[in-house]
Amino acid sequence: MSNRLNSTPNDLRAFWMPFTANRQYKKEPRLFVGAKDMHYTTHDGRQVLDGTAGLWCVNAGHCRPLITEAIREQAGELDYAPAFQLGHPKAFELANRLIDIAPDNMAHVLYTNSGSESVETALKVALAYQRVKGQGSRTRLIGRERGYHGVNFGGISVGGIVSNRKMFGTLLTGVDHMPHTHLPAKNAFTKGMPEHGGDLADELERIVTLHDASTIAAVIVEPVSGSTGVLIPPKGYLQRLRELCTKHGILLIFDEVITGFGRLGAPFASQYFDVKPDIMVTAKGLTNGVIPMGAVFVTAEIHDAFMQGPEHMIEFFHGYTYSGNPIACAAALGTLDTYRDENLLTRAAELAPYWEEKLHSLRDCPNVIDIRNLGLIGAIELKPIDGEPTKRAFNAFLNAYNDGLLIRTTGDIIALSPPLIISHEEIDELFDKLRKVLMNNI
Ligand code: PXG
Ligand code: PLP
Repeated sequence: MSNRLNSTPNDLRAFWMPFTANRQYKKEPRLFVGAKDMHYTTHDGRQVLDGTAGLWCVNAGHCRPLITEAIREQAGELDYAPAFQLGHPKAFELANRLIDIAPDNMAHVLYTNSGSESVETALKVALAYQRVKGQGSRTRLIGRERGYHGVNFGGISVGGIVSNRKMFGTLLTGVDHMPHTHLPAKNAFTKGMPEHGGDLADELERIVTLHDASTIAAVIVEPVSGSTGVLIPPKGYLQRLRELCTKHGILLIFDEVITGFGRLGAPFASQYFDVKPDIMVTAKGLTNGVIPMGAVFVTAEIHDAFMQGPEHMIEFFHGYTYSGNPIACAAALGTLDTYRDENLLTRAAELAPYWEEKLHSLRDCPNVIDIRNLGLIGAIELKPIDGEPTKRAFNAFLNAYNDGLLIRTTGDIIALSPPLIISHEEIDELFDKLRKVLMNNI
């Protein structure tokens, strides 16, 4: 009770913040109070250049008028419509617009409210699909070491980041993992896709030999691993994975939560790499991060397999209260309009060579042990401080923030993924600021 009486609007205690060093943060809070295009405004009135598109989601930049207006209008017109057995026009319009820009084998869309929910939805579609096809023995799911697929139980089970898994018991059963593809001894400082490691896709063959294909439902991978510190797929790797999945009747799921909506210079990584998955997981850039929403894309073959039995029966027992929420759909439509009007889904392809050159120019900075890039993604791996892993990169994050630049760090890796509207001058500013931070004895 006394706690409540003492609470004030500036009291930071009650909110247990996600993926945050809560005690450090609350001693030295960092708040954003505004944002426009490429910049945030801090609570102490400073401008911070957004080098990360928020958390890889604000692909069109901040507070874009078409998105803001779409939300405003929708909130006054139709706030909520029940998601089950009822609909509203924008949910259908959006699904069609999404299929228009998706890889050409994608035919249907299921809505969620986050990347994590999209992952759960995709895994459940895969398991149920195998069952409706009469292949109910295919229950295993295969992920990959260092993979990130959100924080729910399915996602952390197929994911491969130990700190996200180790506290949470036995997770889903029947999950196996392929090895990650990070080979710094051979591939350090590669520009674009690494030469070495494509053959690691053959590890799937080893797993198939161990369990038998008849027990495996699906393989899930990020085309480019983001959260774990940016791992670019080696040449030939994704193609080989596709071949093996097809050969063994295993569904291939691409988790495009980060790579979707223009990050690599094509609408989706599937198009960039010319590899077609059976299921595609998205979120983040779908609404420019403005309203929580995700979408799972599936082929006609998968969808049609469920469309049997009496017509009054529900075909797939899954969905969320907020699946296709009207305001989220309006935000997504405003986002797609913005991407279309400004050619943002392909702009990263134009910027990539300049981005790559500026990023790799940091190679001579102290403690830099690798630099990696693809599209408008960059990563700088730092040598950990002896006995204090993650501290060097966290110091870089704090110093950059104080110097007016937002970067993101995982372990001792700095990840960069600016909004796709970034100008050449802003790319210069970003790397000038980062050089200063790296030279400054962190
Ligand atoms: N899959 C992938 C590939 C992701 O990158 C998720 C699923 C989960 O999405 P939600 O919306 O549930 O968070 C993600 C999310 C970072 C960072 O800094 C990355 C994510 C989220 C927050 C921070 O690397 N990825
Ligand atoms: N918990 C309870 C008690 C519920 O009634 C519901 C939905 O009706 C949920 C959880 C799931 O919520 P959501 O549909 O928002 O994921």
